[in-house]
Amino acid sequence: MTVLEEISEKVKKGLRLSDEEALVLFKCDDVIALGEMANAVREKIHAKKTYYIVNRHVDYSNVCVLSCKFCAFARRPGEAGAFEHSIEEIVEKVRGGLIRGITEVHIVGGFHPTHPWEFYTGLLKAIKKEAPDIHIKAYTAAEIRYFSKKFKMPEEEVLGRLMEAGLGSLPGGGAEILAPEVRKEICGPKGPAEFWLDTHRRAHKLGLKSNATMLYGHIESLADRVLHMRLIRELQDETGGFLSFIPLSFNPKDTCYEDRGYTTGIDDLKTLAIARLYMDNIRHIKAYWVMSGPEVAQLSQYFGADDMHGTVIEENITHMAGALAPEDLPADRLCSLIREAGRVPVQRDSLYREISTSPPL
Ligand code: V47
Repeated sequence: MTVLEEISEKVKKGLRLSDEEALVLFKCDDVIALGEMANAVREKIHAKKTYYIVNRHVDYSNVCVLSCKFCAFARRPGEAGAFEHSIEEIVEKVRGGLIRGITEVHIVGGFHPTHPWEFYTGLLKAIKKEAPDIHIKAYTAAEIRYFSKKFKMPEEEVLGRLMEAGLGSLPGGGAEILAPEVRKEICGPKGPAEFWLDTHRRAHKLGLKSNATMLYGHIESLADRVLHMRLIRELQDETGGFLSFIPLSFNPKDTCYEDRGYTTGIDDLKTLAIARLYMDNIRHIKAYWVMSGPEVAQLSQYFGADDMHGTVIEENITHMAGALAPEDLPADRLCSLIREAGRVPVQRDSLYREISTSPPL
């Protein structure tokens, strides 16, 4: 039996893959065999369904006290390209989203030097006042830790008070790469992997669900990707609080790693497939079309992914780094991409409850 056949036997029996096996898969050229394996697992759990959400992203500001090397979004106060939105402006953006039927708003921003604590709670309250039923997925674990230091509150208190103000779940950003050496190099000031993991652990203990991302395609090795996934798989064993895992393909423009170029379709599909096979305790593997492009996201439905994320409407983080994808995919377009792949589009809410199995044609 070849190593690939051995891995395939393990997958069929539902046995957990080791780090070494994940690495073998990364190095394997038989992308079709890999896709078949990941697709079999995906179809066993989700059959032909592909999930998506009608949502809107809002970045409250890109002003940031850090300068991470992979990031083209952050600006110093007053620097060209810096922006910050008031609570009223953000509520207006949400209002525009409601006309499109959004059920979720996804809110993140830089480590802003001067916003008071009341901005972060006030923003959630103002959105809930405008749209009481909307789910607010906001503030990455990195931001939560920043708030805790800046406002001198334990993270549990930060999370608790944000929940009282309307926080529904945490997005998966800020994880970047958890492997220590690369993390230090690309985003040292964000602190070690444990910070990000501990914040999610605390959130899960308080009953908040969250997502986990992995930024790949910059200077990390394949072993770094596997280590990243292992740390998240271990935390998921402990808490069960991650709803989805989202590999994010690096977009290089105006970052310190411009010379790396864009990731390839094969790398994107393999990474998603390995995520499906290795992350056996995370139910949803998300293909984020903004970073990979809608074309790869569409194909990824045969490489382990069961979720196409959402309509997004406005996106800055990746577009400031040269994203080639559009900023907005209307729900009917998402559905046609899904249908064209022979899958059944299912509109979901933020916690993966089904809203509609007959979304727009
Ligand atoms: O944390 C930053 C990444 C993340 C670049 O939870 C970049 O449902 C590519 O986390 N090229 C933010 N990526 C986005 C994010 C996310 C997106 C969609 C859904 C969810 C969710 C979360 O974007 C950052 C960072 O890892 N990022 N710069 C770049 N140049």
